[in-house]
Amino acid sequence: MEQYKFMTLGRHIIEGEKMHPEASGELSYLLRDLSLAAKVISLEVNKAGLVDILGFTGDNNIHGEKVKKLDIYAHDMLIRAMDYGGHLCVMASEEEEGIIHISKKHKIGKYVLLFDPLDGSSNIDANISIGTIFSIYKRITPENTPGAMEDCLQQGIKQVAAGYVVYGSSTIFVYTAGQGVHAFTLDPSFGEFLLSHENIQIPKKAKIYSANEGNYLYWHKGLKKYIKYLQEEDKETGRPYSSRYIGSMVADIHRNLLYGGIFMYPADSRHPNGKLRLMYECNPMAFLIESAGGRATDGKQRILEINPEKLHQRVPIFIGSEEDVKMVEKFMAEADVEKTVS
Ligand code: P6P
Repeated sequence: MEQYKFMTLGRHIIEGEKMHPEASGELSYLLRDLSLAAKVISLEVNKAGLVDILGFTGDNNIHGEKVKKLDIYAHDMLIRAMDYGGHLCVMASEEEEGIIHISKKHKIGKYVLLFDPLDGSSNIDANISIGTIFSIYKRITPENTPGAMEDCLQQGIKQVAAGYVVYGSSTIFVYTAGQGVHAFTLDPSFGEFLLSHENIQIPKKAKIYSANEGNYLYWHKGLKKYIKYLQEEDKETGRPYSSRYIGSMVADIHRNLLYGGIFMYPADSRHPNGKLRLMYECNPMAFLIESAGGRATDGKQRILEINPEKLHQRVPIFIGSEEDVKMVEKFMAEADVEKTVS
């Protein structure tokens, strides 16, 4: 790994803010508070194996999925770390049905935070990498009033910052505030996130595809043809591709961000909208990957241009290296034409 200057996340955020004199500094404080929550969550995630932390709570979350204690811990930790700073007017979480109001005893700010506190949590017991995903907007309702659902249901193109924390062999904080994508690796010996990858650009084309092929039977005909195309041998186009699927969106996308590749969670005949959530999984990842020179669509439309209707709505997603995403869109469009003329 390239030897970087001794740049902490905090310094990087402040230097990034200097490029925007009009910036109030509130966004910098928000990102700093997020990084604090990430350090604390990382501590708990890395205690894996302690019975009192792992294992099911026996409860279900609002989607009827079994909740792991760490899910709740991460959700609660993020709310505690973020609500008193005076920078937010409202929050929303995968773990909460409705919006999360800022406590009356705290100042109301001008930003909105949506998050998936611990994505991939079904992998916790197997010690597979999991992550926190966050998305930040400016509020659109009047200042100094409680935030509202409409502040949360904004198109992804309106995000002012987005990113994720991947809790793996290292804890890495990856974010963009619109000026490039940067990654910081936590040095647990003194609890600082240090710059490890600056201005990340995702390769335009690569040799990795990432999808749960257990759903192949139920996929769009054009997608099936695309997967078979990737598996053919053709040296000129770098085929066959390698299949890499961790089953943890943050980990799969982090690998593709660095190495290139395409991650797909498509619709299928059983789940017409796919599985992943627009507001706190697909939109932040799409903002980040587009900022790194990649592409993110639902197979037809840019993820960032989807008009949100519900806080927890699901969308199909094809995200990663630009040429690879365009290729799968081409296969599916051609199959749709064949279907209409047949
Ligand atoms: P499947 C994890 O549960 C998650 O929400 C994402 O992190 C991941 O990409 C996806 O679901 C995996 O879903 O159906 O392949 O197990």
